[in-house]
Amino acid sequence: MVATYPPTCNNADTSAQAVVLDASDSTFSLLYFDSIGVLGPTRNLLALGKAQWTQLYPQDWENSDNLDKHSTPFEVMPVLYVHSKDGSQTVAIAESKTIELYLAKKFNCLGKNSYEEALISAFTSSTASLLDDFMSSVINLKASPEVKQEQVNHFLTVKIPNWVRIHEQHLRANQSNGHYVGDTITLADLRAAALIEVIQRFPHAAQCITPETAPGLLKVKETINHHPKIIEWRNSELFKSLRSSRLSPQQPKASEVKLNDREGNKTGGLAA
Ligand SMILES: N[C@@H](CCC(=O)N[C@@H](CS)C(=O)NCC(=O)O)C(=O)O
Repeated sequence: MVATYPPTCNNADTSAQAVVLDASDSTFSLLYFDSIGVLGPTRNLLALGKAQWTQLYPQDWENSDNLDKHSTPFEVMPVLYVHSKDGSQTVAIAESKTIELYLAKKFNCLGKNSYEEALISAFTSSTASLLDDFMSSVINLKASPEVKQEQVNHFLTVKIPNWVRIHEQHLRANQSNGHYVGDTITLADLRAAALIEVIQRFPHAAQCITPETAPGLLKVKETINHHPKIIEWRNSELFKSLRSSRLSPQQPKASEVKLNDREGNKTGGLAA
């Protein structure tokens, strides 16, 4: 059964989809722009899990027919397509946070027990909330320059320093070992590192994250960046072809990139 979203999606019996999602030999394809965007943690999880995956780009996202948009569950990206090993079945997972949770669980980045999972989810959610808030109250805000500047100042003087202070406390409670929970990379670490990268792109905001103010958070980022599988991913042709945001200049496309096939992604971009 191929997963397509309304009108053909039937959620009365989901056992076949669960088999695909839970299989250890599934492959993946990921529909998104040629940018890092919201997918830093997701692509890092695929790297940590040594997953076999393909990057799919939309064919004409901005065009009026919007065929690619209508091939997705909520008319936005990202979408992760999970393929059975023989390629006969595909299940689509929408929404970036749902994709992260699924992959984090699959690749053992969501803790060793229910308590660790709750902690990791809470740290991840707290960090994601700050980024969501920043996107809606600053980046995507339609307002006068004065109002925007006021919002920026509030982030620089209150919201980011508060996040740093509180998260530093939690990192110290885990022996300042470069992880929020336990001694391995979890989704909480990946999401925090992704937020730090966004903050560091803005010169004024970068001053909120220094070795003095945020030693624990910087150690989380360093620990991720030194992981052999992350180094391998960052050296890949695909990673180097990604822009930090869609406002950055386009890079040459990586050879392994495919176009969305638009039909519940039957091939998942894996067929030639
Ligand atoms: N809640 C969604 C938001 C997805 C979203 O806004 N995606 C943006 C790119 S980051 C998008 O598809 N923009 C193009 C459009 O809306 O046409 C998620 O977290 O996945």
